[in-house]
Amino acid sequence: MKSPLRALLVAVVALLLAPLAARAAELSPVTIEPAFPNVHLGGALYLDHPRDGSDRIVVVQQSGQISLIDNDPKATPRPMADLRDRIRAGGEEGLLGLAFHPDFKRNRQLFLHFTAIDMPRRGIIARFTMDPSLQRIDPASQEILLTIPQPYSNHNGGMIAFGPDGMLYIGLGDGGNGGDPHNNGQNKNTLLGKILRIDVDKPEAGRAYAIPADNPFVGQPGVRGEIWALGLRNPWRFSFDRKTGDLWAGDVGQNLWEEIDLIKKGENYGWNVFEGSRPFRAPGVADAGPFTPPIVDYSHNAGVCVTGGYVYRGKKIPALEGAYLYGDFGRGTIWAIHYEPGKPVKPMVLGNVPALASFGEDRDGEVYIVSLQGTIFRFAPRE
Ligand SMILES: [Ca+2]
Repeated sequence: MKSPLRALLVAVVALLLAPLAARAAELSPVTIEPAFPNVHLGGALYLDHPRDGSDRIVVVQQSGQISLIDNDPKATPRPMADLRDRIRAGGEEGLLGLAFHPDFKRNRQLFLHFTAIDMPRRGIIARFTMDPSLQRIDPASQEILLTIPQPYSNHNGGMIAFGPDGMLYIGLGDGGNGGDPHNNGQNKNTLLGKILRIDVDKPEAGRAYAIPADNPFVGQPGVRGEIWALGLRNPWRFSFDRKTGDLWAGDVGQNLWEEIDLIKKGENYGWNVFEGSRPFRAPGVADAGPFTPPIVDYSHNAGVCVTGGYVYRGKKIPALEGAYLYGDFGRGTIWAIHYEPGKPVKPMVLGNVPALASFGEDRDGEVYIVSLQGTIFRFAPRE
């Protein structure tokens, strides 16, 4: 008797919930469609726009190729750079990040984060210059700013971006393997497991960059002055809200929790003492809490690998104004949150994109979604 009764109960509950689930899906204010149907760039993992006022899109491929696209649905890609001669790509290695100098229109400088092709295993942050017609990167212009020894092939971070303060921010993972075996996230004497902040406009103390005097740990013994925030596991993608300047990051979790963080100067985001908002291991003597919890986290029931996105400041989708958009690489789900400090965060599902490697913004703040399979998607208002 018990089993059929329970089956009936399950069926009734499912029937009652079905319209709710359907309505939740309908609540998405957007549809998602290919932005450039003629563009297929396999291994695409980032999108940006040149800071020169032009309405162009730049797409980065893991292999080390970079393409330019006019921001027009009919556009086809033009090669902007091919740096495969110096980049090892595959797994979590490759050309991982790109950032245009805020004064790009005048100095034609841009910055790349990539995995060196040869051993020892290392990440490189380098400056490049574009030709005067602003069509091609000069491969010979490479100037290495920072070399990051990488103990393992995974958790290299990737994102680099200029803040509203003109400083270059760099996201680095904990060095890899699993569980952060060397406790790099909590060790302020390594750049791994951190978000860094450097000044690329002046060499200093034998380096090709300066450490800003207002970085949080400057002058402390045994501490890297480049560190802006610590306790991160793999901050693959982060962004600055173009209206408020807030720094939002997606920090990829271990086996249980994916998290979104609001990154603030000198704060400790917990890894590997915390994974998301849950304890991961017992704190040790060297762990420099207090720890800042995520704004939102989700379990591996909902996804496996978070891709941080952008606060929407475009014009085409008024319903998303001020919402932070993010997604999951493995499941492809895209969410939006309207964050207000002190209030519960309620993620809204916007849709789905396969192999969701990154988001990116165009000149006008419209947000695009980059699939590692090679297609660029955009949001459209639901009719
Ligand atoms: Ca954390």
